[in-house]
Amino acid sequence: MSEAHTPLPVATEVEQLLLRLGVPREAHTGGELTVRSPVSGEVIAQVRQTTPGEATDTIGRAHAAYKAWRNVPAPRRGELVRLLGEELRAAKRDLGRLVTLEAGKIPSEGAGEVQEMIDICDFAVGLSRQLYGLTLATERAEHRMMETWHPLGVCGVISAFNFPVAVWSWNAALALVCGDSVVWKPSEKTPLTALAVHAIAQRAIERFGDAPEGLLGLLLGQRDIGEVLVDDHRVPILSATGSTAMGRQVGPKLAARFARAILELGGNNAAIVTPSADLDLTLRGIAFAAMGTAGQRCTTLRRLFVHDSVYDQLVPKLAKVYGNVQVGDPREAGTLVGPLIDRAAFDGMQKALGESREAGATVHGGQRVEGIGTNDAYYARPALVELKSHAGPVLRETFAPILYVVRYSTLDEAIEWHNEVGAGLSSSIFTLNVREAERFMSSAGSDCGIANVNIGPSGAEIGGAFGGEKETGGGREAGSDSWKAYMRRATNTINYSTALPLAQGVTFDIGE
Ligand code: UN1
Repeated sequence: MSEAHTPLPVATEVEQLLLRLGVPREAHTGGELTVRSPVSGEVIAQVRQTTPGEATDTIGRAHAAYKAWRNVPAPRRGELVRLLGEELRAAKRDLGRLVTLEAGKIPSEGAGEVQEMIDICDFAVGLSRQLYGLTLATERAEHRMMETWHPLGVCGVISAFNFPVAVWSWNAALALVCGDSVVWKPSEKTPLTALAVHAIAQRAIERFGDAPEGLLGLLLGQRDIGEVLVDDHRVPILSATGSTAMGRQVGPKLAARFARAILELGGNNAAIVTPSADLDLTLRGIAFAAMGTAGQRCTTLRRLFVHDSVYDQLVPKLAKVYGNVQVGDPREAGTLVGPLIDRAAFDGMQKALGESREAGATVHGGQRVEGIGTNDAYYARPALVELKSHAGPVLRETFAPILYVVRYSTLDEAIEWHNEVGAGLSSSIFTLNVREAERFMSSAGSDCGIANVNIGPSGAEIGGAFGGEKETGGGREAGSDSWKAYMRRATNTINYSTALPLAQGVTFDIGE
């Protein structure tokens, strides 16, 4: 192998990237939080953790910043987000590469994640001139009624390792144009990409000139630091991405203090393949949705319902693709499936596969791929699991590349199974039959927040609202009118008459 093709040791490359991205050395050396790259299993940084006291101070500064920021005209706030988008464009290559090294994504997915950040910035810039309310008909003469939207306060963001930077940007870009400040607690598994994003955002803030100090805060550490954010009454809105178990802890705490929660929790996403499906397209759609990001997207395809009449055509082909797909170091050309994030992810995968075998399933793949990086790097072949019935581990989300396949004979039955699980994030149908497609997207079809036709359930663009129902938590982020969650709505009624007519015809004559 020529030297040009030998990748640098991960730790060396990470250090160079952090330097170029503007992260000070002391932020990632000598600290208590050990960061390993899933690519090689090596320790790549020792990050200094935020103390609970520092977290409270950061929230305090963000609260003060919000009080100033809310008075800045929204289009001017949009200018900061425009600059952030420019800085992200300039840093796309390096930040994308850092996502690869810290989260294990293949380069095109690492870059794609940064593109998702750029896209939401562009969206938010336009939005900064469109934070409009309605003018409403009033029942009283010479009155006007309207609704106006106002900044809400500090927006907390708790994000997961699998989209270590994009999820912050969905929230931050909207929150900033809406007049909120932002305090972010990234996953303890991916603090380096968060430090890099903060350095990038700092450059946008410097170019902007007069943003209030403390507008963007960063808290690094474990769960206890996230809890500071959850419990602080100065944080009226919090977006939390992670497991349903995490949401069950966070949701009630926010509800108890009447804070707004945007919960983006588990997904157990399915696709239905009907008799008329274009099987070549379906095969490609399934492959990306089920194996992409090594099965570690919230939107990953985990359950596949295949009609009897096409099962024997599709599933053997799929098994072949699973057998051939290149699993390995994401830095190597041709790799489509990179590492799992850590040992716990690998163990969870093996547990689900063991349970499936016990239930009589046929399991293709799923074994550990040895010999890449150190013993602390966990690579596994993606697993295709042919089930006899829709029961067992298929009913829960296992955050790993496992695709369960079940045969069905009527669409009713497939939709029933489809909706049988706790989560309700994303879903798909592969069909050329308009009746089946419309049925799937109708009120009696998929019960998810996202329902696609002839596209897998993952890889949504930012223009639509992102999120799901049931145990997925009900939150919506990114496009459409998701911005409304980040603002306070006021209904204003103005009387420009000389009389005082009361609503509902009420009279209250004080006899003057
Ligand atoms: C997530 O997995 O937390 O739709 C987010 C997708 C991406 C976002 C996934 N745009 O797959």
